[in-house]
Amino acid sequence: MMQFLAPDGTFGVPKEYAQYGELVDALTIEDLTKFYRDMARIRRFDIEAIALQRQGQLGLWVPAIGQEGAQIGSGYGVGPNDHIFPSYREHGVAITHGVELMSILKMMRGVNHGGWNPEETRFHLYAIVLGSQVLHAVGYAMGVKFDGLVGTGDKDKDLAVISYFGDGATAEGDVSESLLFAAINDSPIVFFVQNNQWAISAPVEKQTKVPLYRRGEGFGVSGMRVDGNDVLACYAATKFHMDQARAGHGPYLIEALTYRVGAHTTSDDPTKYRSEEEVEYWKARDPIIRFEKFLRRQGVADDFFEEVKHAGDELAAQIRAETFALPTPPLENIFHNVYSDEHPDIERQKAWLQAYEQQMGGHE
Ligand SMILES: Cc1ncc(C[n+]2csc(CCOP(=O)(O)OP(=O)(O)O)c2C)c(N)n1
Ligand SMILES: [Mg+2]
Repeated sequence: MMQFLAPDGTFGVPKEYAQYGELVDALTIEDLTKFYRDMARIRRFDIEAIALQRQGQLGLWVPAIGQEGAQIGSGYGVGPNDHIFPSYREHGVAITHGVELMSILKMMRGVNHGGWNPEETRFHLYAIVLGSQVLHAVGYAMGVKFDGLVGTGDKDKDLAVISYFGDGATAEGDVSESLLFAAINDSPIVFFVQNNQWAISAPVEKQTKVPLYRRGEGFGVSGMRVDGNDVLACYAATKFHMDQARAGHGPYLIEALTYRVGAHTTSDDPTKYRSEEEVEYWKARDPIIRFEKFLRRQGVADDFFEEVKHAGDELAAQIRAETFALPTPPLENIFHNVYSDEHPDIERQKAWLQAYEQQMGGHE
């Protein structure tokens, strides 16, 4: 496993990873503090979103707490022309590509289906159907190659694709098919697996007999494992292999070993299936605390961390106010877009729900 930052914040590049280490050496103190700022920002956002869901302001929340290193690190390793196909937990990646945080909250309230524009942000819409986005990503990457946008050496032209998915999703046939299509077409894509060790209540041991970074081997896709709680290692691995893919040397698979500290979603109670000791073990490997220790060793002082904390409190107050001001989506919205044409089953269900709501005194 490639790790540069130990849990105590000490930094070192093992010899065999020297070419990745060079990418970290090229980062400025502004880059490093930006990584920290975004990790702290998304953590604060996440905590506030859980509270908003608990207060009935959101239909559901999907926490990414504990995965900030994997997400911010890899997000910044993606180039400006590249396209990102996320799953549903990639709020950290989203902010590295200019997605407005409120648009994620609007989606989780049912106000829209993801209000950001993927053509502008290059961050595609969230996908709840496990593995579906991986097929879309490979299709896109195949198209990029057909269009001659790979390996031309023209920085403004070349692009690559990255797809995010979880340990559980690796067991989907869609992901296997994606790996095969990417391999036989030499597609410019990086498969980024966030192994947070749980697929709701199913542990990773139920998904695989071999480490996930080796899942692509039989299809012809090499891979590596990186410490997903080490933002610098995640950055370097992603940047290196996205650069490779853009130059025509894809595909590649990165497994980021991390941990989902919170619940799967606000509808889940993880105390039912995992031990407190396990959670505590991973909390001690927190990506943000680890990076703070590193930055302090670099001479970043208290006032920076206080300023970041203050900015987080302001963000929380702001998204809170904006969420409370959002409209309640009309109930009938849930029947829109199920089929392109009217469908008798949907019409029947809609009529039933409207009658029920009327009987219950209406939907607010
Ligand atoms: C095709 C499909 N099957 C089942 C589900 C229900 N489901 C939603 S999330 C989830 C677990 C996914 O785990 P993982 O891929 O590890 O991602 P994580 O949620 O841990 O980020 C399941 C089974 C789904 N959304 N899509
Ligand atoms: Mg998982």
